[in-house]
Amino acid sequence: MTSLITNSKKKLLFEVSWEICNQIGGIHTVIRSKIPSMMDKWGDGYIMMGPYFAQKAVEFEPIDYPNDSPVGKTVEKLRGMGLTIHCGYWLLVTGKPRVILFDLNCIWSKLSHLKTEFQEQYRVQDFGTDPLVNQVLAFGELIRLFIVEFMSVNPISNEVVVHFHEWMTGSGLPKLFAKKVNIATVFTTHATILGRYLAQNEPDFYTKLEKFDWRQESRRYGIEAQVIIERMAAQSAGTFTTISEITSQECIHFLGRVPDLITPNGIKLEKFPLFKLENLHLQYRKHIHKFIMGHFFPSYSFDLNKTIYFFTSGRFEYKNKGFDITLEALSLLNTKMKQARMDTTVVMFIITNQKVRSVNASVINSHSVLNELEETCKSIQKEVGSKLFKSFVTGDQVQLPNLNSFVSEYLQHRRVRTILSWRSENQPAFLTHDLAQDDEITDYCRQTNLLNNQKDKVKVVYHPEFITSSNPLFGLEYGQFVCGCHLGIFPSFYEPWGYTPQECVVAGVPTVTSNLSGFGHYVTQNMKNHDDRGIYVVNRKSQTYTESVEQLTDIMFRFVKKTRRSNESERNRMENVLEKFSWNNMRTHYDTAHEIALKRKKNIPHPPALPVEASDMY
Ligand code: 1S3
Repeated sequence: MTSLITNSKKKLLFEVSWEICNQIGGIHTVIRSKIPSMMDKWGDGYIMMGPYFAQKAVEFEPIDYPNDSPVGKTVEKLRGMGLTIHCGYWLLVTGKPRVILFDLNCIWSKLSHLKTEFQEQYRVQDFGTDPLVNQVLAFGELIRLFIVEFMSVNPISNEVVVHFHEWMTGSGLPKLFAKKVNIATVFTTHATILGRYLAQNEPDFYTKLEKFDWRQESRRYGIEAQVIIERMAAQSAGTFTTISEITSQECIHFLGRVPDLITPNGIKLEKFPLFKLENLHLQYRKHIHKFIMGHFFPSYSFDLNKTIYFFTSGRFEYKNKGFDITLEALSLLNTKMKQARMDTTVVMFIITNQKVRSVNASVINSHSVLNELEETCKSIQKEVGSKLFKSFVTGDQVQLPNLNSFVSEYLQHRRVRTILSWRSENQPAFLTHDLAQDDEITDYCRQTNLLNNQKDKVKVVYHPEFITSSNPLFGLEYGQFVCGCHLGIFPSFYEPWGYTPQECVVAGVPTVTSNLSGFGHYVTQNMKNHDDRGIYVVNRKSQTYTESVEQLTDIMFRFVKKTRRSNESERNRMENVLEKFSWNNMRTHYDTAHEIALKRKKNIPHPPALPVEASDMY
C-alpha cells in the first residue's frame, strides 16, 4: 500500500468531503458506497480528505504514512507549521481507503483574518448565524494549504486530481485556481443552498427559477456567505458537476455556471439471489407484524396476512419531501378502499426526524404488555408440555387430559392479569412519540380524521425519529425495516437525487418517486417500462398539485388491488435493473469528470462555461 505515497509519478485522486468518517446525510452514502469502485480504478492512488471530529471519527484508524513519501513529507511539514492532521484508514468500509482528517481547531486563530479577507473580496454583508460557516472557512483553508504544500514537495507529480464535494469543502478552491496551482480540480454540488431554501418557501419555485436574484435571495435568508462559497467553488473548478438534470438548472441560475456534466449517484450492489431477498422480506415483515400487534391489537385487530406496509422516510421537509401529497393521497385511498369494501388494510409508516421528548408512554406500555403476553404463553406452553409428557410417560392418562388443569394457579393469574392490562378502549395512537411541538403531519391527520379509527382501511404510524437497531419499537435497522415493507413512497417536490427510492430497489421493494427528483427523472430518461419493474414515477413537473395527488392515489390503489403474486414478480423484474444503478456503471461519469479536469489543467485558466460578467462573478 505504501507505493501510493512513495511513488511521486503515480496518478492521484484526492477526494474531499465533509462527510468522510462523519455521517450526516446523503453525501455520506455517495462517498462511502462508491469507495470499492473508486479503489478499483485508482488503487492506492485514492486518498480521501475530511474534517476531524473526535467524537464522530469512530471508523477512523490512525496510522502515520512514511515520512519519506510525498504525502508523508507534506503532512510532516504542515505539522511543523502547527497544524493538526490525522492520517489513517477508514475502517468498516469495503476497500479500507486512506484518509486524511484535518482538525479545524488548529487554524481557529486565523479565522478572523480569513473572514475579513473573504468579506472584502466578495462583498459579504453578513455571515449569518450558522456556525458551520466558520468551520467551512477553516476547513477550506486547511485543504488549500495541504494541496499547495503537496505540490511544492512533489512538483513533478502532474496527474493530481482534487475532487471537492458540496460547498462545505470549496472555500479554498478559488485561491488554488487564482494561484494556478498545477492540479486538476472537480467540484460537485449535491444540491444548491438557495434551491433548498427557495423550494421550501416559494410555491412556484420551478417556474420562477430564472427570475430569482441570487444575491438578494441569499441575503433575505441569511445565507449569503454559504451561497458565495458555493458559487465561487463552482466557477473556479476545472470541471463542475452536479447529480441531476434538475439541479443543473439551479446551478445555471444560482451559481452562474452550466455544469460540464451530470454525475448521477450509484449504489453499492450486494448481489443476493432473489429467493434470499424474499426470505429476508418475510423475516423482517414478522418484526413489523409484531410491532403492529403491540400497537393496534389492544384496541382492535385485523388480518395481518391481508395487511400491506407502506412507508416514507426522509428529513422533515414537509413539502420538499412530498409528505403533503402523500398524506392527501392516503386520505383519498382510505375513502376508495372503504367504498370498494376491501378487506385489506394499509399501514403507512412515516419516518422522519423531529424534536421529540420521548417515545409515548402508552405506546411503549402496549409493546411491553405484548412481550409479557408472549412470555406468559411460552411459560404456559412449557408447563403444559412437560406435565403432559409426564402424564403419558407414567401411563396415568390414555385420553387427552384437560390441559387447563396443567396450568398452575400462578400462570392462570398472570395470564388474566396480562390480558386485562392488554385491552384498551382508546384508538391506537397515530404518533409513536411525544413531539416537542405539533407539526404539519399531526395537523393534517387531525384535520382529516386520519387517526386510526377501526373502520379506516388506511392506518398511520408517524414515527418522528429515524430507525436504528437500538430503536425500542421495531428492533430493526433501517435497511431491514425497508426490506420488511411492501412499498416505499417518495414523491418529492425538491430532491436533487434521493437515495431512498434507490434503497428500496436494492432491497427488492417497489417504490414511488417523482419526476422532480433526480433519481425519478433519471429513471424516466433511462428505463423503459419502469412501472412494470416496480418503480412508479409521479409527475410533479407538468400537472397540478391536485392531479399529482390523484395520480399517487391511483398508484397506491392499484398496488393494493394487486395480488401478492404479481407484486412478487415485480420484485423479480426489479432485480434485473439493479446493475444499471451500481457504481460499476455510474463511476464512468466520475471518470469523465476527472478526464475533463486533467485536460483543462493543461490550458489554465479554463474559460467559465457561461459568459459571466465581471460584476456577476461574485
Ligand atoms: C443531497 O443530500 P440531501 O438529502 O440533503 O445529496 C444526496 C446525495 O447526492 C442526494 O441524494 C439528495 O437528494 C441531496 O439532498
